[in-house]
Amino acid sequence: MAPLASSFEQYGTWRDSLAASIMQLRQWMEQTQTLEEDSAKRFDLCLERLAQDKLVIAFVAEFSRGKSELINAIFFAEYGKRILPSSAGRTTMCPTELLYDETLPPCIRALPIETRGRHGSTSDFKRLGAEWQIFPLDTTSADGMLEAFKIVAETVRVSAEEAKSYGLYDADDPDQAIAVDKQGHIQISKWRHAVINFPHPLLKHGLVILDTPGLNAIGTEPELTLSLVPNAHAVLFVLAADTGVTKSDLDVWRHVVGDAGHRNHIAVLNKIDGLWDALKTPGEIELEVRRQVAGVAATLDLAPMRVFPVSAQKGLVAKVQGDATLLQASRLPLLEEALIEILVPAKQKIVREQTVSGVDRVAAVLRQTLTARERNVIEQLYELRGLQGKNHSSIERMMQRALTEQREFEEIVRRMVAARLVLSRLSEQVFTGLRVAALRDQVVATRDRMKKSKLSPQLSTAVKDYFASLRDLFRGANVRMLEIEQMVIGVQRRFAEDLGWSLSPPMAFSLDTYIADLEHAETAFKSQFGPLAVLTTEKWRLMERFFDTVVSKSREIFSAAERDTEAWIKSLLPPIETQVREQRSQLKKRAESVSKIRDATGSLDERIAELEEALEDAQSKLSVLKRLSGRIRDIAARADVEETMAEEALAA
Ligand SMILES: Nc1nc2c(ncn2[C@@H]2O[C@H](COP(=O)(O)OP(=O)(O)OP(=O)(O)O)[C@@H](O)[C@H]2O)c(=O)[nH]1
Ligand SMILES: [Mg+2]
Repeated sequence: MAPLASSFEQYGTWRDSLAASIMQLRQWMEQTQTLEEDSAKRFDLCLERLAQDKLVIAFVAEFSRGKSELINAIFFAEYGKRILPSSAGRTTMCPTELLYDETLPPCIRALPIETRGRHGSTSDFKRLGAEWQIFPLDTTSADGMLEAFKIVAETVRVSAEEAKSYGLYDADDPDQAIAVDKQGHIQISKWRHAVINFPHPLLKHGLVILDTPGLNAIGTEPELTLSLVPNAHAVLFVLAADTGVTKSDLDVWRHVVGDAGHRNHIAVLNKIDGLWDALKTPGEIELEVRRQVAGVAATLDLAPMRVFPVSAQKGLVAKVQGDATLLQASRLPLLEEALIEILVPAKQKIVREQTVSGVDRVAAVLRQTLTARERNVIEQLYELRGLQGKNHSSIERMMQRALTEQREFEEIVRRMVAARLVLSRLSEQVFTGLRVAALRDQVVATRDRMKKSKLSPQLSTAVKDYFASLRDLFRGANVRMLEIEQMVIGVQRRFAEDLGWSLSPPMAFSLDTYIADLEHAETAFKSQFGPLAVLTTEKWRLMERFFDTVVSKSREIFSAAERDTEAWIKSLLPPIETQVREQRSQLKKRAESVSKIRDATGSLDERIAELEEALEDAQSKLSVLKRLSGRIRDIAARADVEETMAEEALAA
C-alpha cells in the first residue's frame, strides 16, 4: 500500500481501537452500576468525537494550476483513470467536497447556484437540506463515476443581470466585462457547491478532500474563506512551474492564508515536467527546479522546504502504468510524505489529548468514590471487630455515635443545596449572553445599520462593532465562569476540611478558543474588503452576502460555545454529589447494622462477613478500573499504530 494510504489507515485503526477501549470501560461501568449520568455523557461525547473525526485537506489555487489533477494523482490513481475532471482552462466550477458519509448511499449532492440570490450561507443550506439535487453514483464503474463527476464542471449561461444578482458579475471590473457575450450573457457555474459521497477506503477512514475552483470563487464564495479552508487540517496551495507566481496567484494566496499563519500550508509547484528538456542535463534541470522553488518560497514568505516541486500529471500516469522511474521523477512521493507529516501527528495529538482528558476525568471520579467506599468499609470493619465480646452498653454507645455522625453529615451536606442555588443563578447569567437570542439582537441591529449606511464607510464600522459586541458577550461569560469556578473550589475546600475528602478541582474552561474563532472571522472579513473608501452596489451586495456567512458562522460558534459551557457547568457538582451519596449510604448502612446487632436481629459475624465482601468488591473494582483506564491511556499514547494493530490481533 502507498505510504499515504497506509498511514491514514493506521490512524483510522488507532482511532477505532481507542474507541473500542473506551467502550469496554463504559460497558463495565454500566454492568457494575457505577456509571453515573455525567460520566455516561462524557464517554458518549468522547466516542462521538472519535466517530466523527475527520482529516480535511484543501486544494486551493488559481484556475488550471492542476488541483484536480493532483487530487487524482495522490488519491485516485488506482481507478486507472482521471476521476475528477481536469482539463485546460476553467474546469472545476464549484467548491467540491469528497467524503464518505455511510448514512447515505453513494451520490453527488449539488446546491444550485440560484441559492446565491437568497439569504443564507452554504452551511445554512446544508442544514436545511431541501434545496440540494441528488445524483446517484455507480461506484462499480470507473466510467460511470467519471461521467457523474462531470457535474462539478457544469456551467450555465445567464444574463449579466442575473449573474449580478448572485454576486458573480461586477460590471466595473474590466476583466469580468469581457466575459459578457454579444447577447449580454455570461457563463457561470451551474452549482454553488457539490458534495461527492463515495466509499473510497481513505474517505471511509474520515479523510475529506476539498477541491476548489480558481480565484473567482475564492473571492465570491465566503464559505470558502471563512469556513472551509480555515477549518482544513492541511492546505495545499498549487502553483504551476510554467506560469510562476502571478499576481492572481498572490491574490489567492493572501485570501487563503489570512491571519492563520503558514502552520499547515504547503505550496506545490506543479507541472515541473515542463522543465524536462531533452537538451538539458539532469544537473541543469535540477538547478532550474531549485531556482524556481527558491523564488516561490521568497515570494510567498515560506520556508523552501515547504515548497514541493511535482508533476501531478506524470505522477498519475506513472501510478497508472506502474512506472517507478517516472513516479520518482514526478516527485509526488515526497509531497505525499510531507502531507502525512503535516496531517497525521498533529491530528493524533489533538484527538489523544481530548480523549485522555475526558476519560481521566470519569476514571478519577469513580476512583474517588471507590476509594471512599474502601476507607469507609475498613473503618466499619474495625469498629465491628472491636465489638466482638463487648456488652450491650458499648453497642448502644456505638449506635448513638453512628446516629450523631449521620446527623452531622446531613448538616454539612446542606451546603450543597446552597451551592446548587448559587450555581444556577450564576449560570443563568452566563447563558443570557450566549443564547442565540443575544446573537440575533446583534445581527438585526447590524443589518439595520448596514442598510442605513449603504455605500458609506460607516458600513465597515457596523461590522466592526458587530464583532466587538460578540466578543464582549463572550468575555462577560468568561468572567462569570471564573466566579463559578471559584465557588466550586470553595465548596470542595470545605468538604476537604470537614470530611477529609480530596476532590479533583473543576476542569479549567473558558471561551477563549471561540473568541479566537470570532477574531479569525473578522480578519477574513477585513482582508476581503479592506478599508473601503468607495463602495459600489456590487461590492455592497457581496459584503451583504459575506455577512450572511459571518452570521451563520457566528451562530455555529454560539451554539458550540453554549453547548460546551452547559456541559462544563453540568459537570461541576456531580462528582461532589456522587461522593455525598456514597457517604450517606455508607453511614446509613452502618447505623442499620449496629441497630440490627443491638436488637439481636442480625449477628455480628454475619455483618462482618458482609463488610469483608464489600471490601473485596470495592478493591477488585478499583483494580479493574485501573486496568481498563490504563489500557485506554496506553493505546492513546501510541504513536506507532502498528503496535496497536498487533496487540489487537493478539487479543483476538
Ligand atoms: N504538463 C502538465 N500539465 C498538467 C499537470 N497537472 C495538470 N496539468 C494540466 O493542467 C490543466 C489544468 O489542470 P486541472 O487539474 O484542471 O487544474 P485545476 O487547478 O483543477 O483547475 P480549475 O478546476 O479550473 O480550477 C489540465 O489540462 C491538466 O492536464 C502537470 O503536472 N504537468
Ligand atoms: Mg479543477
